[in-house]
Amino acid sequence: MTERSLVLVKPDAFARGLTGEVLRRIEGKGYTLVALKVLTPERDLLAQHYAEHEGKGFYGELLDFMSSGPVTAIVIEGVRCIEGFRSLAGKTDPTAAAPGSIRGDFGRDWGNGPTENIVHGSDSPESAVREIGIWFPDLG
Ligand code: DAT
Ligand code: MG
Repeated sequence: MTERSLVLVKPDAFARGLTGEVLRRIEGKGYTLVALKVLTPERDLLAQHYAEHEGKGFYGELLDFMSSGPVTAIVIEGVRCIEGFRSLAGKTDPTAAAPGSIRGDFGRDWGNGPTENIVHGSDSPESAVREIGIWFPDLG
């Protein structure tokens, strides 16, 4: 029943010092931290991570943004943590994300649409396994 999810604190949130706030919410919810690292992701890693979005209009700006500075990559664990973290994160568009959610409380549109939205969370068990393999290839 226990599953894992890949969470990213994106460059906008890292630069604003929100990594601790995101970790606080994950731990407050009761999920376990399995692995955590800070890195500025290379474009080829991001191309793997965002393969499902290749060819979309926002793909280039998404990779530009995500490679623009450090991120914190986190593996969390717990029963239904994939769904649970997506709920903590809120809707993709930070303008529409509900207050109380991470994106709703800390994200906004800076004039570039919804690309800068604070966090990533895996959207299914299959995505989580695939994404954890990309970001933490040494994790068993
Ligand atoms: P999520 O991150 O909520 O799973 P997604 O997988 O559909 O959303 O998209 C991945 C990221 O791409 C998202 O966090 C922000 C960006 N994005 C999505 N739709 C976009 C759009 N229409 N314009 C600009 N950026 C977008
Ligand atoms: Mg997604």
